[in-house]
Amino acid sequence: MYYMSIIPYLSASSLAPAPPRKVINSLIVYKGATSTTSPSRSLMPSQINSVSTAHRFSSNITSLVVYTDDFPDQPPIKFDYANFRRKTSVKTLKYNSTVEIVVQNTGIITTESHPMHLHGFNFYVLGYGFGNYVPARDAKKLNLVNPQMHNTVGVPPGGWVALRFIANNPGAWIFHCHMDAHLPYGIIMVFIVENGPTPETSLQPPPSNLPQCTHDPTIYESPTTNVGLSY
Ligand SMILES: [Cu+2]
Repeated sequence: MYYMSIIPYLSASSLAPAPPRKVINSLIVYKGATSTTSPSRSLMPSQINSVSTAHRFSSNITSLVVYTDDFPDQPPIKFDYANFRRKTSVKTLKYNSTVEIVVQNTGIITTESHPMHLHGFNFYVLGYGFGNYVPARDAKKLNLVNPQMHNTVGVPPGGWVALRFIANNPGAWIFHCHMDAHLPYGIIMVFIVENGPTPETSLQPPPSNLPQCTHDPTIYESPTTNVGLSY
């Protein structure tokens, strides 16, 4: 049984709100411990922001990390580290096809849930799991009877989510993590759903007067020429 005590130490007190100026105490009791002696209370510095105490503590930390001695001699997974290239490619879907997506989260570095959002559709959430999705093991556990319908789903850290939707909405649709900061990491893609067999299931052609993309510098560099454009 141990006492643990915490007293605030704030090295940038002018930049951050000060925490409560009090000692917080707690007891740690090891499961199965048999000792009946009372723990002695921790000795704490007499004041907040004791620089000498903080320095003694941080400079005496040793062997806090539990480690194994099997660091590999070679990278366990090899890929083309130097020539990895981003690609601008999309996934094309036939109209009315049934699409199943398994979104696999990783357990690498700062793991967190990613709220994956699909434009243009609702999807069914057939199942969640932790670890890697293994089709032979996990596919038979999917709920094909009464799954929830969403258009955004959190993919658990180090886990997966299985989704299905029917591609019955022609167009270009983004599927992405809804934390914008994750888009540059690449957690974003696009589905292009092809037209169906009828005018009702197809995108209408753009209107004949739809402005075309242009690099004409006179349009953008002179505010006066931005007025009165005719198409
Ligand atoms: Cu994310």
